[in-house]
Amino acid sequence: KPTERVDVKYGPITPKHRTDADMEAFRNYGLGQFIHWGLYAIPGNEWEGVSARKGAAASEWIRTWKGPNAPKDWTTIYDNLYKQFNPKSFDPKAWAKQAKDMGAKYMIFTTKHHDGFALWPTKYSDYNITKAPYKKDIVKEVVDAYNAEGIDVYLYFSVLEWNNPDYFYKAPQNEAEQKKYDKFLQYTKNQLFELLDKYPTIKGFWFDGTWDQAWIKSYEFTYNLEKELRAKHPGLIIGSRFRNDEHGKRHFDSNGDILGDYEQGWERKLPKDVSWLDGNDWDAVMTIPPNGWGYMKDWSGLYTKTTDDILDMLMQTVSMNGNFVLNFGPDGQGKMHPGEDKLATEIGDWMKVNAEAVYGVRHVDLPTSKLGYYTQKDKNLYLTVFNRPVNNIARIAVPKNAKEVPVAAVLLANGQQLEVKHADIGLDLDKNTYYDVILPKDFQSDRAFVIKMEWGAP
Ligand code: FHN
Repeated sequence: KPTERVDVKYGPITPKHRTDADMEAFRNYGLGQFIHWGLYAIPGNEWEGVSARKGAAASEWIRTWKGPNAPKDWTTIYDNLYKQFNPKSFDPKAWAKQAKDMGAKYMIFTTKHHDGFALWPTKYSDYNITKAPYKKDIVKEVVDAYNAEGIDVYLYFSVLEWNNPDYFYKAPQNEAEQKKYDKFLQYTKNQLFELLDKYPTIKGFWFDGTWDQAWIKSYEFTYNLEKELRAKHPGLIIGSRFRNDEHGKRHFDSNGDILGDYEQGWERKLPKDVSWLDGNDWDAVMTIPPNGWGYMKDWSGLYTKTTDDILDMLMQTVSMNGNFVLNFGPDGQGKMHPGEDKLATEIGDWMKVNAEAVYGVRHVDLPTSKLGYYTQKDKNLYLTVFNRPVNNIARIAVPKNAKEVPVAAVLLANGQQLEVKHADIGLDLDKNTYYDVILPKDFQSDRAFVIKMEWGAP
């Protein structure tokens, strides 16, 4: 964080560490689901057998497909896809059940991505679901289905709208342009208020597409808009991607203070440690294939993350006070990719046994373990082991002056009590001492497993 504080008029609106119930619920989620669904799901990153993999930045960016393979007048074809959007397999209750079984506690849903097509019957744009054969309010169906499963819903909203004539990338250069952009800003505000009116049970927004200069220069408007949204929906949770301060600083203002209630910068990457954290809340959003959030028909030749990869990222995230959000991209008929179904099942099987090491936990201030990740909740300390030691000894480094040390341990997988003994091996004489948790040789696990430890006076 900068040492010299500077004057910031359009800085944070909410305190850095909100303690209200909604924010407490946010920091306890642990695992979430992202769903990117929209017109881009119809092509699925290809068109008439031709892959857009090299022609577009990502599957949900396929409208921007350029290059020799791009179909002629592709943008027009894309902008007319809504005329065929009629997902016959769309079953939001099934999606919600799958998410529940996977162990997701919240879900972020794309109401409108950069192509501007609204999945709800907005009265502020004709480019919306009522004009598609499907007609019905997809956002409502999804919100209701997930809420019915006890899963909180956050609405993804893209400010960027590629096909909106009033959208500006660069800051407006004259009065006429400013007038047009002001119309766009008002349109954006209208849609956000409309979403809060129509879906009052949502817990927050996940904003995106806020990186262009015109929006960045509109810091007074966005500051006031955030205030108005919060006034309209008490407890609303807004991430750090929504706006910037008057110096153009995004995510964190010019004094390094977070602009919003949670940091949204961890997209397809994870922090390596907590040195950046500064007590902030955050989420990490992750795709299963490489960069593609919308449906991709063809995963061949791509590294798609395994269940073990995802569990490792999940535990790395929650061990540093974050929420891990796994992205699903249903196809144009509303079906999840078979690879997503498989992962959801396997993650869910693991969570059924080990979720107490994930939900409502916090970072543990102990020397990091070579075996996996620590999480703690109240008096319980968990070590999720990904790297099983060949000697079956899970060695726990404890600061020499610690008031409490591990006194008992149990395997979450089978409830087996484990021997715990002091191993004063003097590895780093003046800093830590060590306690060994002995793993039974006959205990086998084909996935990460959790040691739950009880602490007490040495
Ligand atoms: O451009 C978008 C992208 O399509 C996707 O929605 C991701 C999800 O976090 N956000 C933006 C890229 O940062």
